[in-house]
Amino acid sequence: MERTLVLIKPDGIKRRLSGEIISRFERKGLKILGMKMLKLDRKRAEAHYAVHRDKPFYNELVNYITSDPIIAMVLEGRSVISVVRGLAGSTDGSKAVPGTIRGDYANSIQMNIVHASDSQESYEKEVAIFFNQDEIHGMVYGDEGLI
Ligand code: 3AN
Repeated sequence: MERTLVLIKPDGIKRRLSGEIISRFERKGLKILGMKMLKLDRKRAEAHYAVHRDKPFYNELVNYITSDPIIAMVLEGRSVISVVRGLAGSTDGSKAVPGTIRGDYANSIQMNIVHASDSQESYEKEVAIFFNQDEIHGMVYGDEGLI
């Protein structure tokens, strides 16, 4: 069973979309194994976005993600990394397909509501930035019809 790291970014929280976003993941049949609200410090934000260090939007991106609290989640499910990327939609909200989170709620590239790991390697790096092992709960869920 695969896991992924999802963030609801400051714009998602300020627009009161957190419940809507979490509901989409739950209704898809994904399991929430960990969830917390936190204000990211600069050091952890830079670690999270390290692959974008040389991009022109890097500073702005780090400023934005550290500007206000975010919600971090660990989700589990079959092929969950690609499933959540599909639910999130394309990076640029103006191009994201309606029906996806960004397609329905974002029209910006930077303020695009959610972050989701793009690979197993990214997940492993990202989950260590946000969660201790004892904050990820392998609890028993009813799986009827969902797997
Ligand atoms: P995704 O979040 O879809 O994986 P990435 O990894 O290419 O997209 O980019 C990480 C984040 O950087 C995006 N979620 C977005 O907030 C920001 N970003 C990406 N491209 C741009 C851009 N051209 N201008 C400003 N911000 C950007």
